[in-house]
Amino acid sequence: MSALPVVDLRSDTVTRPTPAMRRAIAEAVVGDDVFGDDPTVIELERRCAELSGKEAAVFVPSGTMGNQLAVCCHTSFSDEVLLEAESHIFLYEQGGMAANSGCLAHIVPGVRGALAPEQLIAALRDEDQHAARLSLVCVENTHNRAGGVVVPLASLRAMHRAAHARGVRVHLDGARLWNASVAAGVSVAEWAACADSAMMCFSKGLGAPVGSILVGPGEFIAKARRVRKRWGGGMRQAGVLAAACVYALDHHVARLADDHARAKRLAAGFAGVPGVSVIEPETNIVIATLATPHDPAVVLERLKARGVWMVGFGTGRLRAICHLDIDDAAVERAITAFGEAIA
Ligand code: TLP
Repeated sequence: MSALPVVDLRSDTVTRPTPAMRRAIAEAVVGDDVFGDDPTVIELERRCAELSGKEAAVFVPSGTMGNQLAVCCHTSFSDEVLLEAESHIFLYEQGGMAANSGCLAHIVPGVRGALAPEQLIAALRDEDQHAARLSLVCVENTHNRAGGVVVPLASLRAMHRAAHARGVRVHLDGARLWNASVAAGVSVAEWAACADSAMMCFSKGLGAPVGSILVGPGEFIAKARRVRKRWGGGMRQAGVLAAACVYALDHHVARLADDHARAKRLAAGFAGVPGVSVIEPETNIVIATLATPHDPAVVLERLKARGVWMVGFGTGRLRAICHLDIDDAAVERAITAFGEAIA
């Protein structure tokens, strides 16, 4: 076992709050958010609405709840929702669309995470007693399973136009929209303009312990706030959580560029190992595909024995994510351990 601290690359969700963030949490001015009077939550929601160019925002405990609220509030029971086949909402939210909102998932494969308007048009059916109504498209940016790629703005704009022309709404799963924004130099508002609603996480690259935000039109957010309460997501002195998110907005957005640079270095190191191919990272996610002789479970165990933690991410694929707690030395250790684990 390595005596050095663990290099935890499993996700950017693993970050621990920095001392300065902990101070912001400790000093948070709070109220009761269900009564609507927690000043720090109010500030966070106001700022997020403003920076995304939407009317309103609601603070939620997780990205999953934000996405699920969006599906629930954009659709009616028995509607169909179009999703990219490897999207988080489809793959990692436990069939929540069906369980929470009675919706049917219509999945189509994208290209590097992007769906084309033609795929929406092909998914639409004539109004008929037999057919479910397709009322929502969910897009994801950055796209996790595609390797943290930035879905091009032009592609999202085209999907939004096509959807609106047909009375279909668009929700953007922007768990890592901050990364997309920093990598592409495109503001959160420009991305959010490609959708009716968007969800962004503070508990990933931004390093907050808990929290996501759902933004959208005022009426939609009012409805989401009601459903959040029904789902048990009404939080009281939530300002202690929101304070970490406000701190992250002020201090941890621009620095995502460091994570992106480290992901590039990590990918180059992994790609240098025989039998490994890597998706060229655009943001903080590195996906390595192992040639068939390598058993990913064994490789993960060997990495763990060397103090480096990664996760399996589909057949023959391993994922590593760079984040606030990963410095240059950690990246170099991971590269060395990876080479040894594959040898
Ligand atoms: N992603 C997690 C796992 O659930 C896979 C990770 O480690 O990447 N949308 C996207 C695109 C996400 O990647 C995630 C979390 C979520 C939504 C959900 O966020 P949380 O975990 O806050 O519910």
